[in-house]
Amino acid sequence: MSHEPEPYRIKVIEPIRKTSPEERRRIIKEAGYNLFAVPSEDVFIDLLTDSGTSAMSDRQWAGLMVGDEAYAGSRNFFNLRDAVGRVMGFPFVIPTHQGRAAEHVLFSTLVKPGQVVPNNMHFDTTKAHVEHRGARAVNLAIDAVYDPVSHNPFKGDMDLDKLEAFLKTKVGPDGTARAEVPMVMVTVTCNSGGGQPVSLANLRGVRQVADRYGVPVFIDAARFAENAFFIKEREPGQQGRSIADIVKEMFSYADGCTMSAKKDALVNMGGFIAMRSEELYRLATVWAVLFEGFITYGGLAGRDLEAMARGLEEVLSEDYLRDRIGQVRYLGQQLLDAGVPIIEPIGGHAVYLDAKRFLPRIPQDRFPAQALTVELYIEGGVRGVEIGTVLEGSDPATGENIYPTLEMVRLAIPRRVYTSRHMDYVADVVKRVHARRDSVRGLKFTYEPPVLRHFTARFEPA
Ligand code: PLI
Repeated sequence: MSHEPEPYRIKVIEPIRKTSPEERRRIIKEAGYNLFAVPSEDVFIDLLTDSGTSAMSDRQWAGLMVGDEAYAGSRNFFNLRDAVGRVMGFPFVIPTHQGRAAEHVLFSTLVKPGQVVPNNMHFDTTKAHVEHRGARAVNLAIDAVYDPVSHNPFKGDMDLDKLEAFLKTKVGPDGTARAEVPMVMVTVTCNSGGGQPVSLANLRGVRQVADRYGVPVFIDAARFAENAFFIKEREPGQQGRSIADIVKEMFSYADGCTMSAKKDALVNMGGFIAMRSEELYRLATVWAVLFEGFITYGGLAGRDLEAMARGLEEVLSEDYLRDRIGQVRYLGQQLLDAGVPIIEPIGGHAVYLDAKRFLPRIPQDRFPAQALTVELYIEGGVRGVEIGTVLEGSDPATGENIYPTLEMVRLAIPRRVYTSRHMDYVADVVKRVHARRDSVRGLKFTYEPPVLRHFTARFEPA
């Protein structure tokens, strides 16, 4: 597969250190076979997340020097507000320290106990914040997203029939579903479903269905530019448009968005809520002050706001996006060519290994995806993340594991950080583990925390 050179020069480097397999066996044992407990200095290629791990550009770094660290109304806040307006078309912006803080503020404003929030697929913090408000989170993505080899080009789409059927049951005396459903959310791209895109046609459809039931639409915008690149590439009639134009149309179907700027705004920390309604903005500012600091800084310094404002426009570059998504594909294709089972089509920010097919002899109650993260680390110091039974958690009533349909290891690629030679190395490591897959053993808990267990759980070989 051809892979164009990276459209940037590297001006600053961070040395990384490769450990020996013996060291790694000791380190992972001490970490309780949980990669979250491994210090990053003991990781050679860190693919734990693409969140907050981007390399900023010279323009963004220069922006740090024009940070105006005023408590109220810094120039950088206005630059951010204007950038959000130009890119997304929303006039009102509240900065927050990261994406889940945006969820916290928005849901505190709109979501009440007993309500239900539909999403194509909630990210885990989004689900947790819906539940924190005493509401329920439901996933209504199309069925194809649960099939690891379905080649639907927009596997992240919301199932519009499921959405309509769902909203129909929630209509109240006022003729809308608003009392029970405070908003419909769409996550672009669909991270929990393999980094799969949502089409413009689907976003338009969500808007139409939501309008019929009087419910507002919000986009979880973490990877909005990557989503737009897929639309340009795959959706009929979109090839001649600029990414900026497609992005504008995507957001035109929404009343607002939550944003983790740690992804597609190319910064190490930051987020925001943006919206069309001044009334909603006023209501949300109350919570923003309580949780995040003043409404023009949201837990961030002026310099962070400036880097975010600049990243938000930089990410629209088609050269950048072609390289970015091309690099993810470059890794994924090498694995496919070697017969390694991955989620197809290859997503926008990560390659997802299909642990059920990779390690078919390990039953789900022995955590095959977790075991695979451990083997990748031992084999080559590569850190991925389990998105499977450990992450899914257990039923609070019975304590029994909840078994998800997809049992995956996500290899998330930080933006502009690694070269294709790093990707060649990662592919080799995965292939070597695949070649010796029959020797891989499952894991069992030695410590299982009651909530969000994946972060701090400890294991031993079963
Ligand atoms: O990590 P935050 O709080 O800035 O953002 C939360 C968040 C919201 N939505 C989506 C789609 C996410 O992917 C997301 C965070 N994702 C992480 C940390 C990840 O590793 O994918």
